[in-house]
Amino acid sequence: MSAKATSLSRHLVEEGKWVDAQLSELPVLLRDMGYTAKILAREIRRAALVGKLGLVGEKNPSGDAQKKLDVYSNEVVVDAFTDSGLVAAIVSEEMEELRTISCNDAAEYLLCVDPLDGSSNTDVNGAVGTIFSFYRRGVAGACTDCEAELREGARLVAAGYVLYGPSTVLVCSMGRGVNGYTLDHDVGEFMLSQENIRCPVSGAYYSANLGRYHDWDPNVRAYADYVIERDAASGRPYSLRYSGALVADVHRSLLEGGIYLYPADEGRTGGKLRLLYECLPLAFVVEAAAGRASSGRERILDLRPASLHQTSPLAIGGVDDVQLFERFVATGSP
Ligand code: AFP
Repeated sequence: MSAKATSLSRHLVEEGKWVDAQLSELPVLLRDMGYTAKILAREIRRAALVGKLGLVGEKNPSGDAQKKLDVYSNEVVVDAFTDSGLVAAIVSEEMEELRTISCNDAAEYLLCVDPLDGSSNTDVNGAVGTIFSFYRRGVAGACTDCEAELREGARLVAAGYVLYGPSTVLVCSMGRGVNGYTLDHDVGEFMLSQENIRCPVSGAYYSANLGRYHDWDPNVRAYADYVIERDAASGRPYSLRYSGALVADVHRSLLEGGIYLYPADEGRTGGKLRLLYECLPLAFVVEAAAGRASSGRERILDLRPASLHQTSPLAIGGVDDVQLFERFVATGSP
């Protein structure tokens, strides 16, 4: 690595020059998320050696069995942002209620987080992730109106994810462009590795749990049938890539185009993925990179969560791929 390589901290200072003066603490929050990710990366790497694999025996608010690493990751995130003094409250996949952290005037932000996305992969050494977003509060002090503020889309001011794969990558955006940083374990820093990521309008891959095919709406099934038809002119058939970790599959779509889908189905009429800490943050990142995120009928960033753990169908990736999916949802054909 060249001595000229740019660290996350340094790059955030540069990027921070472009954000609104009111948002001057955003680079600090993203730096703190980088620090949190380093702790989690270390613990995920050695989980099998320190007794952190397997189930806790409890369910989270969405009814999923909690893994030890889910609980640990949640504690690390909550502790890190409790210490920051900048966050008023946290919404997490692993906590039923919004957790109030601080009612100080300096605590101007709300954090929504899925501390460990794809936790079914932990025990098989598969990719996992962390998904996060920051909302800027309108009112300082008491947190009585925090849930209402999370329904104001314009308050979503930064978002990103961390992918713990063969390397640990943090991808984030403060609204203007999207950058990727790779953790250099020797230096102990995230280093800028993908500057100004642009999502290709289409790609050669689709990601979906085809085990649910027979539970999907016929129009969604028609789309899945269409992408695997042979048609060289339109780049079909698409290849299937599905890892069980949203972050890993969306990362592929962001860098290479294509689409990730988790549609509604007979058992989950509102979809599976949670709006506040899965769909909205990833939609913010992908759209900042010129991609698209949709429920199939509406733009994800226009949706307003009625409750903390509300779900939505999700289609996310290249603009052309997602718009094609939306046409199928509406009409059953391209
Ligand atoms: P969690 O581990 O945070 O609950 O996330 C898993 C996930 O929401 C997402 O990462 C996957 O893409 C999706 O669920 C996998 O769901 P299926 O097992 O139903 O395909």
